[in-house]
Formats: sequence, structure tokens, C-alpha cells
Amino acid sequence: MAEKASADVGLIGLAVMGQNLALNMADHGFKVAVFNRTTRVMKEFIAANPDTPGGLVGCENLSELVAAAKKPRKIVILVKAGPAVDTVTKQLIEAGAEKDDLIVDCGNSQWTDTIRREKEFSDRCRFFGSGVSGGETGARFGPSLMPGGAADAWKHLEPIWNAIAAKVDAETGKPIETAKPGRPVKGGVPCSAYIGENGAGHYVKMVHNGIEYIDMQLISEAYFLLRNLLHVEPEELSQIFARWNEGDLDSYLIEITADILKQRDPDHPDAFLVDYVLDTAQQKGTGKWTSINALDMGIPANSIAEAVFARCLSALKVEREAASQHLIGPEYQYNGDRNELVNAVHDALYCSKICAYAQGFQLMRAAETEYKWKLDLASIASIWRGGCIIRARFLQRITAAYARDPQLVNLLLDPYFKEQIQRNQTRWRSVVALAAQAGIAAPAFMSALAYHDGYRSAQLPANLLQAQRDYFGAHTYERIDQPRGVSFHLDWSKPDRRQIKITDSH
Ligand code: 2AM
Repeated sequence: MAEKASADVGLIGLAVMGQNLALNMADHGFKVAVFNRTTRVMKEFIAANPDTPGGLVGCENLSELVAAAKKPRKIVILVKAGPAVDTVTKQLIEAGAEKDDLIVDCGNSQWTDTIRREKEFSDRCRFFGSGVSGGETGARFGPSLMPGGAADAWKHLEPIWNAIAAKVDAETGKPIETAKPGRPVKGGVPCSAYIGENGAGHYVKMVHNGIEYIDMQLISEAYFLLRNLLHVEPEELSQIFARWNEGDLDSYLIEITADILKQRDPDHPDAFLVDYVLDTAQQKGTGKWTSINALDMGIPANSIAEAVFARCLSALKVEREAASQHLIGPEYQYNGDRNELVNAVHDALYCSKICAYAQGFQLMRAAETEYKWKLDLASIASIWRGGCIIRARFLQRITAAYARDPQLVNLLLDPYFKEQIQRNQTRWRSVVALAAQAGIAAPAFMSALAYHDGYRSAQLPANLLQAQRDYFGAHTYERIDQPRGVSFHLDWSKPDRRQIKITDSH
């Protein structure tokens, strides 16, 4: 039986993420009241963790949980994203949760659902949506946390969120990774910051995942190009990635890539695991949501979408195998310098990565206007430096870029990133050209370069395109010698082809 109102925080849903977040909070001295729909799971969890610093209070129903939590209550929900979040929130309110209480959905909810819920429950509780990144290990020892909800309620959650988040070094921005069960990290800057109203936290978490898709795809393409052009074994590639991890590309994803590539296959000790893993990627949807949102807002996040499509194409394994018998590519043999190619792929990866992040940050900029949020992009970059899957040295650079200029229109325009691309673009282009020549699919590298070249072009072929639209659909065009907003239509079907001025909004 739960004690009376002694718990600092409540948590509902004891699957792995829920258990790990509860243990993380308890490690930091918070007393956590826990509930799970299936009581046996809760009892087993309590029995398995008798001695946490903060203590766990097992609750058999939601009324017990509500009674156990100190006011204003902070109740974390970690149930399956979707209708279960609505059900549990309503049940919590029925069980006695009050207007000042914070109900914090830490699942992978769509930000639009969080906007709806915050509004729907606004006179019953203070509904928060918090992105949590870093997988199971992150939840246990320090995730990156992206909370969104009412600004005046944030102060109640902040101490807990700051305590359990991953920590980075204040000077270098490097993750401090020494947490052990019962022994949390001391010091450092927490990877947690208030993101904005209602769905802003879940939105930013979604963009994080979209960036993660393209980051992973770029790394996979770098591997694939080197593998196919140099005909090297995974172990040698592992050493290359490990070396890259010492420099500008230093990141969690490069680090695990180096580790994966040297892994031998458990069933074939002479071979490498990566060669036995079927080349079909699955997805849970956050990359797709990011791309759909980019399309909805009209923001060119083409590389993020390309990364989603690359997974879709990979999933057509049977079709690709059949097509490979019929559609013949070029004969190509790379005869150049091996080191030069390795360095060029490194630079191509770095330049493409800059473009990928530029797209993700441009998306968040647009979302500010779309959803009436005020997003601090430097702060968002800073909380991705540790805890999450895309954590990287690179994010220290992005943090610095937005700190230098909070109104920065595009990351590509920041002096540091501008200089990097300037310096490395010849090699980036040579890698893309090589991929095309050799017939090796490198959609992420190519789309990133297309984004860069499109963005830096004052002139694009949309003049012809718009004329086509006017030709077949009378969609009108603006003219370079007239003010913006003044539209014209040419009477293409008539012999005299007269131009008609349609609107003048000025
Ligand atoms: P369970 O152990 O009873 O299945 C992940 O699915 C977590 O969410 C589990 O802890 C699961 O509880 C919980 N969960 C899923 N749907 C739920 C619901 N509608 N109400 C309460 N908990 C739910």
C-alpha cells in the first residue's frame, strides 16, 4: 500500500523505458511512485529494485498513485503512443489529479496530438509532452530531454529533468558518461531545456529523429562507397571510422559504426556480422512524419525525405534482386589513390551532414511561425550534445553558430560552416561524381549537394516551370521587372498572345 503524499514524482507504464526512467529518477534521490496496468510487472519491478537512493513506491491503482504524489503532482506517462495516452490521462483525472498537476507524456507521441491534448485537458491538468532521446540506456543513465508545455509550470519539472538528463562538459560540450546504477553523474551541463508551449517538445524530438535518419543514411553511404570502390573488408573500414571519430565527425553514430564493422559473425567466425545482416531497413515513422511536415510547410528538407525513401527502397529487396539481373550499370574500376578517396569521402560526409542539419534547423525555424512557438535553436543544439542518438562534437559547433547569431537564417550561412563547405566542396563533388560514374546509389550525398547548390543559386529554372504552369493552367507568373505580388497571364492559345495583368496587391 502506498504511503501518503511522499513521492516526488509518479510514473505510469513500466515497460523498459518506464522502468529505466523511474530508476534514473530514483538514482538522483527522487522518490518515485510507480504504476503499471498489469500489476505483476509493477510488483516484479519493485522486488528487483529494493535499494534505490530515492526509493520506489509501488501502486496498484491510479488513485494510490495520485494519493502518493506530492502536490503539485508530477506524473510521467510512458505508455504506448496513441489512444493509450488519452485513456491514461483521463483515468488520472478521474483518480483525482488536479488542475495544477503536471501530466508529462514521455512517449513518442505526434506533436499534433500533444497540441490537442494540452488544449483538451487545459482546465483539468497541465499537460506536458516531453521528447526523450537516447534509447533504453539514455533513459537509464541520462537521456536528452525536450519538454514542451505551459511555461509557468516548467519550474516544477525542471529540477527532476535537469537531474536525470545526460550531462556534458561546460567547456567542450563533450558528454560525461560515467553514470552507474546508484551512482549518477555529478556536475556538467544537463541536456534538458524547456522547448516551448504545448507540442514544441515532441516536435523538436521528431526533427531530431528526422536528422537521425539522414545522419545514419549518410554514414551508410560512406561505408558502401568505400566498400565498393576500394574492395576493403569491414575490419579495415572499422579502423577508418574509428579514425574519423577522433576528428570533426566525432559522434555516437560514427563510434557505433566502427564497433559494428569489426564485429565478427557469431555463426561464421571468419566473417563479419555486417555481411550477414539483410540489407532491408525498417522504420517506425518519425522520419516520415518529419518529411510530411516539411512538405506541409513547404520547407526543402529533401535529404531527410531522401533518407526515408532510401529505407523504402531498401525494403524492396525481392524487387531489387530481380531488377539487378536486368538493369545493368556501368563497368567501373577505381584506380585512384586510396587515401585520397578515404579523405574525400570523409569530407563529403561532413559537408552533407552540415546540409542535413541545416534542413532540420530550417524546419524548426518554420515551425516557430506555423505553431506560434519561440524556439531557442542554440539551446536545442546544446541539449543534443549528449544523451541522444545524434550526439556529436558537431553539435557544439551548431550551438556556437546559433549563439553567435540567434536569428541565423540558415546554418550554411554561419561563417564556420560556410568555410568548411568552401574548403571541402571539391572533394564532396568528386565523391558524388564518382558515385554517379560507378553506378553506386548515394542518394543522401547527392540530395545534400543538390540542396546546397540549389540554396546558393540566385537563379533556378523555376521561371520555365512557372511559365509551363501558366501555359496549361493559367496559374499566372510574376515578372523580374515588376514588384512582387503583381501577377500576369499570357494568353498562350490566342494568336496574338497578349499579356494580361491579373492582380496588383501593392
Ligand atoms: P502493460 O504492462 O499492462 O501492458 C508499454 O506498452 C507500456 O504501456 C506497458 O507498461 C503497458 O502496460 C502500458 N500500457 C499500454 N496501453 C495502456 C493503457 N491503455 N493503459 C495503461 N497502460 C498501458
